[in-house]
Amino acid sequence: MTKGKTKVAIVGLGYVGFPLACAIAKSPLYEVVGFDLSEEKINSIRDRKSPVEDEFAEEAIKTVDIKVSTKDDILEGCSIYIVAVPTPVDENFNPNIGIVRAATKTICKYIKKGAGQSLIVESTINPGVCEEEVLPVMEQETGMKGGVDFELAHCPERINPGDPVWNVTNISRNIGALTMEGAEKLADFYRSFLDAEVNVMDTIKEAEATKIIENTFRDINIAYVNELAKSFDAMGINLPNVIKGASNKPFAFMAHYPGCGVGGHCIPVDPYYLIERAKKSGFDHKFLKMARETNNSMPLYTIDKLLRGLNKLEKSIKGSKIGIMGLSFKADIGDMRESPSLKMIKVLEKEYEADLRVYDPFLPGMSTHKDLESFMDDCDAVILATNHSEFVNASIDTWKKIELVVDGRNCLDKESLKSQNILYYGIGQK
Ligand code: SAJ
Repeated sequence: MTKGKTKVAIVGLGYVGFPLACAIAKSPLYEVVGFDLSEEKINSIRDRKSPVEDEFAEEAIKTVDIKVSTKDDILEGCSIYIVAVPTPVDENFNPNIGIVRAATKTICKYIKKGAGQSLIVESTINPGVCEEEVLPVMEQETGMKGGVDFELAHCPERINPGDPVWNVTNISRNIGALTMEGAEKLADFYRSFLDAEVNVMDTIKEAEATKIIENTFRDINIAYVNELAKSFDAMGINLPNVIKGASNKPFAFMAHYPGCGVGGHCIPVDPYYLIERAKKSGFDHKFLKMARETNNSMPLYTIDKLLRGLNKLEKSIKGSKIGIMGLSFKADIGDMRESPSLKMIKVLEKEYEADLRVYDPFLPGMSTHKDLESFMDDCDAVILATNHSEFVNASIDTWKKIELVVDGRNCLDKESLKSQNILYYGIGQK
């Protein structure tokens, strides 16, 4: 322990934990240690290279000191432990907090009677997990009492991968703990290194619920416009234009956009946390489940557009060179988690035996071609799945070999493509 400094440990050094560790380490008040099971991450950090794509962290790691290890003895003697590990769902969309539980058990080896230590969970979890899953593990492992011998809190992460404006230092936070005194003390901890509001919630469940509703709000609104896309396609109304029109209402309208699907580690996953936990309390979230079904239907809806387009050209999928533009779930980053592209590739290969090419500038190792030009020259028809800037800004000449495009993100210049006799389909527009 460095004299006078409070020792803080981050468990999980991914896109949430590592920027957080950097932000805390920039403060002279703290000595920061990091624990992660990934040798690759640990070695990268020791080489002063961020293990994640994050502008703030990539810069901070050049100067901050963070001792990191794959061995948990580095966690000895900390006052605050922050858990920032993945909380995935399984193939049946059941939430899996096994990694959170394992991280908690590891930390408990270092919780000492009378040390007044705190454990803060930042990973996204459903309401109740802290008190119903994490707390029992801590009390069992330590033989101590939560809220008395140690504090347990939840401060949901809000990292937005690839966001050039909002990063770990300036995004406002919410925190709830077993005791109000604990919540206030830990809120002051966050305030000491953040340049953002830190709001104390009355209970730990309220803190868990805020993150879940933030992302569920997004999922249902995306489902709303995806359903509109299907309806407006049937009615021949251009939905992107209608959304643009509705967006000039100065209040009470928040635009969302239809597309080939909803990917990422947050939006398509978090609603299942709430659905499953509410079920245990006897409530069935029909609306949330319908929204998930709508969003999960968009990859197939996009493939249907490809089939219609090929049919119009009197071609079939078999015998056509089909390209998938973009593997990442989001523009201008290389992250394939829950990506709609993967769902479309699986169906096109398995059910249609499609002769596929894929290209993503942020995932060269997963691409069949080394650049956009050679990829496009080798395709007859393409589905644009990710609105990467390279695709949006590609010159019209890049498209010279293409006969059909399904614009899964409504991001292309439709009129310019049509002027080249390319058959164009969007999502919610023709
Ligand atoms: N998407 C649509 N239509 C939309 C918005 C998104 O189809 O109108 C799709 C995207 O293409 C993507 C998926 O949904 O496949 C998720 O997109 P996202 O922009 O929500 O990206 P994420 O997963 O990085 O979401 C994060 C979340 N941040 C945190 O959980 C801390 C989310 O709460 C943010 O609202 C979101 O970033 C953001 O605003 O960028």
